[in-house]
Amino acid sequence: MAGKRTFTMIKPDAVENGNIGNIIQKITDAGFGISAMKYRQLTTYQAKEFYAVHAERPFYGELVEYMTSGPIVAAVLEKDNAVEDFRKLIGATNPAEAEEGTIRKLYAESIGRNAVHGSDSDENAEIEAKFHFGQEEFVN
Ligand code: IDP
Ligand code: MG
Repeated sequence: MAGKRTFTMIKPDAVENGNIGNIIQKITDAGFGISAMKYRQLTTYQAKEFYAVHAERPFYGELVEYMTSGPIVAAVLEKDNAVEDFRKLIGATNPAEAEEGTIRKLYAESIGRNAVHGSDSDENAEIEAKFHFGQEEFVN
């Protein structure tokens, strides 16, 4: 059964470009509730850890540098079928391929600086939420 929770980050490009408010509005308009939210800047160690699955990819160094270049907003979102519905709302990784009206189509700069993160599975949503929010009550 599809889970009710996903994890997102508003990435440094979107924060820098003043799009925190616009993106949160899109998220809540789409029917997601916000169970936790945090404004923070990742350390290099944290960004490497979060994206460890991509360690062998050629863009890993660039990704870690970008994700530590400024503050992000991390959040846990709730909705039925959260992971899949949120991936639809954000659109393709490359904004040039993202559908009209998606968050990445509207706000991403490029395939690397693409405005938002969205978990790709229920399992990863839980891992990623714990990474940013630890054992806080809502995670359990
Ligand atoms: P996703 O964020 O849509 O799930 P992933 O393939 O999991 O995409 O990649 C994680 C992140 O790595 C992307 O959101 C993007 O910021 C960055 N990234 C992915 N592919 C490239 C690339 O070809 N060049 C530079 N950065 C990339
Ligand atoms: Mg991914």
